[in-house]
Amino acid sequence: MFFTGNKIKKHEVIFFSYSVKFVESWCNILSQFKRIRHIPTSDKLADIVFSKLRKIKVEAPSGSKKRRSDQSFHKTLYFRQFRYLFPELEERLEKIAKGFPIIDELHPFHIELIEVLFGTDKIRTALSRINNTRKALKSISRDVNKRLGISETPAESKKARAEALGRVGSTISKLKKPLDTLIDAKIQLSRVPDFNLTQHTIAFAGGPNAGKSSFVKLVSTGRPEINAYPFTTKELSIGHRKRNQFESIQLMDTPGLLDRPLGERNAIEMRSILALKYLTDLIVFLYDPSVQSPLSLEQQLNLYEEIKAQFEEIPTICFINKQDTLTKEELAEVRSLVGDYEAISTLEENTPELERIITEIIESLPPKKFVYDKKKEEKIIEEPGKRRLKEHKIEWIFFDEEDSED
Ligand SMILES: Nc1nc2c(ncn2[C@@H]2O[C@H](COP(=O)(O)OP(=O)(O)OP(=O)(O)O)[C@@H](O)[C@H]2O)c(=O)[nH]1
Ligand SMILES: [Mg+2]
Repeated sequence: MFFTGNKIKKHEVIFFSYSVKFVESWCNILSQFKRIRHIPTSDKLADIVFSKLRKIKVEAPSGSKKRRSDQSFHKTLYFRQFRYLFPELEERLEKIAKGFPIIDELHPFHIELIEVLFGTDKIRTALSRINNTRKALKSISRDVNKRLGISETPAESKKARAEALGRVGSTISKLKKPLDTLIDAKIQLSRVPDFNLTQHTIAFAGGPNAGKSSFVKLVSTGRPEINAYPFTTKELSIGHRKRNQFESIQLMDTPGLLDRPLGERNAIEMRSILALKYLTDLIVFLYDPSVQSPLSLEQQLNLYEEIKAQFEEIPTICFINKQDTLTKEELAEVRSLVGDYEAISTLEENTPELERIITEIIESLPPKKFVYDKKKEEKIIEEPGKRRLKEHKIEWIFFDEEDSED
């Protein structure tokens, strides 16, 4: 137990709440990307700093005969402007670079998602370009300070200032690509739901249009978009459902999968695959026997077998959805082809039947008795002409219930 005796000491409370916060924020809830502060485009960054710079003025002391043409006036003004400009840029770039999570410290789901969506190297390059720019700005700052220091006429000072501002401007504009990459990564990765890694996650998977979103919507707090056409769901989303007074389950809606090998899957499908791989405790696979399905039953069977083979350690439950579209004979035929699974309907409302089914699904969840171990083996699969995909071998550390109470 953490607390011993009746009196709880203040430092214990602080430490305890800090540890809870720490564990929640970095280990258990996958939401790092939502916390990244605003990243400006290079144009916006230049706009902000240059417009502030232009507002910096120097007042000649009252009664002074100093005029705007005086050399000391120019020097004072320009030194003051650069004393603002360089630290301001340095601070903004530092915030951007340090505000972005360190890739190697992320959960492997995020690492692999970044690899698939952008390439981790592209993000690393973007971050290192920003850090290098900070160094480049330091050198411009040294140069201009030196030149201003030795300039003897307003014309010389003006020239030094103009050249330095030109160099700063072009340095900022070279940040266009890296900043755009980071903005895109922040936007796309922020759309990943806040998975709580301590909660069970049930993934609804299957071909496009199979009724995955309909199922999640009917039995959880999730409100995914449902449409009569395939490929409606393009992002992962989760809904919650109480298992009991203390426990909540995450029901995950996934984009539809086509019957094709891993190497040919697009970035939308890869979201589903990676979520199955890293975040799922149990897969609910839906067959769609209706004529609206873009996949034939044979293709859906292939897809199921591919998923089963790829994630053999994850228990899977299959259902034949849209039973309302089938006659008894047709259902028997479907069963003879794909397997003798329960037939359901997720069309309109949550029926007592669907409630029974989701309760049974939740009851069949394996106990969540593993923690993720960062030490992982990696191998790179190289397929000619295909995007590189990192395969992480996850090691789960099993521990007994008794150990967990310590
Ligand atoms: N007849 C019938 N239609 C259903 C049933 N369940 C869902 N649908 C319909 O099937 C269509 C697709 O449903 P979705 O829930 O969006 O399917 P999905 O698997 O999430 O589709 P994607 O996100 O595109 O992969 C919608 O028009 C639903 O109303 C059902 O049990 N019977
Ligand atoms: Mg959907």
